[in-house]
Amino acid sequence: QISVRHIAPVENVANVKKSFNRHLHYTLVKDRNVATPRDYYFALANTVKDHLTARWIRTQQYYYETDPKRVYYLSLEFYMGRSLNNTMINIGIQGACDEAMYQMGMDLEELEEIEEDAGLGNGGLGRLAACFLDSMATLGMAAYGYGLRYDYGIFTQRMVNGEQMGLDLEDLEDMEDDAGLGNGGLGRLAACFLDSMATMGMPAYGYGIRYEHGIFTQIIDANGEQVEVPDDWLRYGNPWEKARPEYMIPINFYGRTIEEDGKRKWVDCQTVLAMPYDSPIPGYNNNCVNTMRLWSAKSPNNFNLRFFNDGDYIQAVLDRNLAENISRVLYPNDNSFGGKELRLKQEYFLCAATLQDVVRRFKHSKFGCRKVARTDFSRMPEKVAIQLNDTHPAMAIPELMRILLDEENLDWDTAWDITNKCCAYTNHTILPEALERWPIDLLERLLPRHLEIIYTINHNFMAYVAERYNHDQEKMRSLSIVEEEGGKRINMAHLAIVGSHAVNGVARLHSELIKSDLFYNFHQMWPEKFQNKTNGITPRRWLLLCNPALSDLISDKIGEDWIVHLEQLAQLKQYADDPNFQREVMKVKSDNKQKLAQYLEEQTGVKVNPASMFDIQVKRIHEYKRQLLNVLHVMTLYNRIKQNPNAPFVPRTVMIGGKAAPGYYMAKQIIKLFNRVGSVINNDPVVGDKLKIIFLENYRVTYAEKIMPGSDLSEQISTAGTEASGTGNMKFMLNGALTVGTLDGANVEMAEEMGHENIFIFGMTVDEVKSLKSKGYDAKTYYEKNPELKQVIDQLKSGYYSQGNPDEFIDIYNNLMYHDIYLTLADYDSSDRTIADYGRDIWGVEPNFEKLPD
Ligand code: 26R
Repeated sequence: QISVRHIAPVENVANVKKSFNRHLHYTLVKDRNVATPRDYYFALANTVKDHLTARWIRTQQYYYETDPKRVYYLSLEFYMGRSLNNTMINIGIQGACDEAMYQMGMDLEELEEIEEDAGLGNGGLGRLAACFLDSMATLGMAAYGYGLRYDYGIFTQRMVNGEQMGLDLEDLEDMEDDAGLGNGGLGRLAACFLDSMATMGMPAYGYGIRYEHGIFTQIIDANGEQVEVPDDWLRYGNPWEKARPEYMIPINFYGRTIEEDGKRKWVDCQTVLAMPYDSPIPGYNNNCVNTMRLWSAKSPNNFNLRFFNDGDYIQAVLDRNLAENISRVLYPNDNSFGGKELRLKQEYFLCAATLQDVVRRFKHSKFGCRKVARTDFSRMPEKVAIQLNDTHPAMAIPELMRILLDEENLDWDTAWDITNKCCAYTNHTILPEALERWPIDLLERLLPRHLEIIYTINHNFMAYVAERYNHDQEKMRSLSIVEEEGGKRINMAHLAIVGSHAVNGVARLHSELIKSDLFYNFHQMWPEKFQNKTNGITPRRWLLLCNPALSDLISDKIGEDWIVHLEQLAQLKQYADDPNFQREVMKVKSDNKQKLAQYLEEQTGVKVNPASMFDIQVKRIHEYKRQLLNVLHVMTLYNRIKQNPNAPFVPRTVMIGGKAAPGYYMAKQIIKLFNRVGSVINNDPVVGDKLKIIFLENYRVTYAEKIMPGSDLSEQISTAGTEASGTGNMKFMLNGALTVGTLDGANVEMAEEMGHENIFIFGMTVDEVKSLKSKGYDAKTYYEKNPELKQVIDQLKSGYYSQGNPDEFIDIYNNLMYHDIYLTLADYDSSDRTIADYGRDIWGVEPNFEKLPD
């Protein structure tokens, strides 16, 4: 849907058509007889890119001429999603492209669907980096995103045997395999039957078979587990990137350090090349186009040359892969530190390549250099800001020191002053298992010179602490960058704090917790270093792009300023009680839900009632995010329906989506449980249309763009004090969903902003969590106190949701009852209370606690 305000001038449409045809012909070497939809997508993407190029070059020329302070956003993750629509919107050619495609008999939306997501991120931290690039370009800042060009992004999530209930052939064929029916057999026969029946227009008969034979239900029930498929996102090429092999940079690893002429030297290294790939980052309607530069590892041509002398030439060429593996794949762990050597290589590879670029750009900028290059590094902090997206790129600190000391020959104090003034660190999590602590022996082997520098940094820092705190050993131990307990390690957060002039959390509550808990001693010592920068999301992608109907409605009322000045949305308050406006908003929401329902049916085969409440929790699967609390709630609703099938009930479709880290057992169990609960509830005729359970497979940026506009209820239910900020919460809210949430992360500020009467806050506060933990949390007391809770826990244990197999979810049961550090049962009641409030205040439905006879 293109707004009437964006009618495209005829000459633009003609230009797009011309350029499209030229690309189809000369770039893709196809004519319209043989072109595939993907060719059309590429022809369009190239056309759109051409419109960017002049602005991109001019922006960079402008930066060179004016030499503004540059912002370098260093991140191991950039979760960009698709670029086509975003680019068209930001440079204002969406209308022209839509019209041009239409005139040529193509559908723009269909072409957009062909683009692969750039999934170079895990979740919140990676998507935040992507949103920030959009905002920095829109605010006209001379900013650069620096990251890694992984060959494989975040894995594609598939459910074993297509867990969902749809009767599509692919699912059935999968089932056949897993049932071990080999070649032919019952599964194949059934699949053939279904295919024939569908061809003969007899869908009802297909549904009948599932019940009659039972085998389908049974097999579906036996699975519902996540499998990971590699994300080969570059297979067809990436039209947005430009490789720059001419700017390749050497990066060193291993080797040893020596002393020569009173200077430390790093020698006998192994070298890998860093090849930059640049992608344009257009600002919204401001002609500014910034750069995201991603590094790819390239083996040098003399790699392992000594083998050549041994005659093993073939092996030497094959081994070039070893070096190039550095940028092969994104680590899919979110919030759990693995300590793998390859990951440390990735982190250093990014830092070293980026800092060489930063220093080169500083030295060769137009101003400030009288000779060929600028040599006065003391002014570097006026020209360079380096933002570390968590500690993942924290090796930038010792690397900048190494460059300034060993290569630019500055003295320690000057180099340290510059490093400190240039660098700043953002913390994104306080979960202890997510904090990076690299073993000394690994660092010593891989980066011996950096370890020396870190030791010197710590030595100086400890001298400062000793002086300041009168040699208080406990203080020194707790602040040290070098940790001794359980094997010597480098605490990267401590290194990042000591090496930065600013440290920030990502929501007010989180920033307070950093000061009072995680970095308490650092805050005592340097209160002025600590700041809060509450997260935000780009309203371009998360409203204008994903929800055109709501965007148009808003713009009709208050104009288009909100796209760049989101606070303008407050002007809508004047229409809050306007019945016309209310009706229009409701209409947009219900259209969006209709569209989402249709997409879900295509994807999963489950028919959802678009009039039901879409109750959605989408985010990485993690115990602290408490998808389990959501599942317990669903089980409770089911029991209520079963107990009193004729009681009024607001129809609900509960959706959970998210990836589990491949090695995170409990997260995978949670997915499995949700699917099992779903297959029981979805197939129970007593429930009918009232309650449907859907797992949203392969949740990612592109899926979020479809989900947010059609959401009614946003689930933000982490244990208070665990979710640093959350950003999904904001995406739901911007698309008009109501939030049910705990006082955690940015929910706190959202509640203040919208007023507590407009959000369903429940559960313990951070202080209540702390005091409950200190006096000892005992799940059993909650279990015994609440009969409905007792019932669902008993069902979990007895195998009610696993065909009577009591072992299947025993680990979840034990965890909830005996080892749950996220206090799930303690907040169960309260979420119930919230639902009762919904019933009373919105739906006009009283809760019913009557027990029916057995
Ligand atoms: C493997 C390890 C080093 C690792 C730990 C943690 C890798 C990735 C992460 C991701 C964490 C840091 C993350 O994504 N944090 C999220 O950052 C968002 C943006 O600030 C927050 O909104 C969200 O609350 C937080 O969990």
